[in-house]
Amino acid sequence: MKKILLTGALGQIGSELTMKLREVYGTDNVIATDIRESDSEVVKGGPFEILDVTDAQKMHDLTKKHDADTIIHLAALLSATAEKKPLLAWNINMGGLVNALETARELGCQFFTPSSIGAFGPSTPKDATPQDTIQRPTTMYGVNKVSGELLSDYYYSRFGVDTRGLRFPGLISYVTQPGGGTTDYAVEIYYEAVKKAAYTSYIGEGTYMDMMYMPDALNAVIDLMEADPAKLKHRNSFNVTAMSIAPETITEEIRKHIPEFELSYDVDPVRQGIAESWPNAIDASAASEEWGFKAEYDLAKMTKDMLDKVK
Ligand code: AKB
Repeated sequence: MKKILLTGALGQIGSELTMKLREVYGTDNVIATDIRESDSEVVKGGPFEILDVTDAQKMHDLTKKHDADTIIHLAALLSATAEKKPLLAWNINMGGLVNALETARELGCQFFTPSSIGAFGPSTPKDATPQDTIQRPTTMYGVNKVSGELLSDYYYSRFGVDTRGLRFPGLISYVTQPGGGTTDYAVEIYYEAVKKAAYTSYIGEGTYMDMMYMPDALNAVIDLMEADPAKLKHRNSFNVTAMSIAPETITEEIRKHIPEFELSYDVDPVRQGIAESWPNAIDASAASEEWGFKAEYDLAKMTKDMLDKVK
């Protein structure tokens, strides 16, 4: 049985992944940490500790105190925030990652951290983006993600740390809203559809990006962490995706449930620029071949579930 310590447990992924891991591995075997407290189930329903990921000693001490054998490092600034505060992003995203990898090395832990479609850039092939391809991102977030992939590979090959990772697309969920990402519009649109039957998109028409529903993302993390290492040719990080969509394609699907739904545009040049530097649609065949990745939710199934749950 694993004993898992998560950082950034109150964020968009962490707040759902913590609860799912507690279901699978038992409440006492999942130690949630974050820089702040809250009244949520993550804090009240199981082991929780305050942790600033830039504090290397505390990260080591907490992992040791709870006898964790697995670290899931999620704490990070997302793309749009990182573009506003690049130095802070470097310090948190890279400083936190190095501390987490060092703790994993010192204490012999298995290790997971997410990369992102943000690890690609304008010179990457835009469609059917391969697993192994050009990665020259033009954002601070992308620089952090590529560096993180390389560093995680280095800790595996140099020190034998069992590092694994996924390149997540935009993640859509009804539990915790994301903050500071470029793909956040694809979550906001469902909330506004239910509230006002209207949404003004900061991402322009015809801008396609990969997305995935949160239940598929949670399963992907667990499946990769449980995968037979002998079958893994890649480790950091696998392309995963469930759909490639633009604001107008989500709108078409929402209108099947809310026919009066209106979409308008007020494009934000910063987030639009980031989106245009990312692929339209990545190829997840390496994840399927090496550890059986398969997404259950397509746009139609996700839209129905999102609207039901948000209502
Ligand atoms: C973001 O938009 O920054 C994230 C991501 C795709 O990594 N959702």
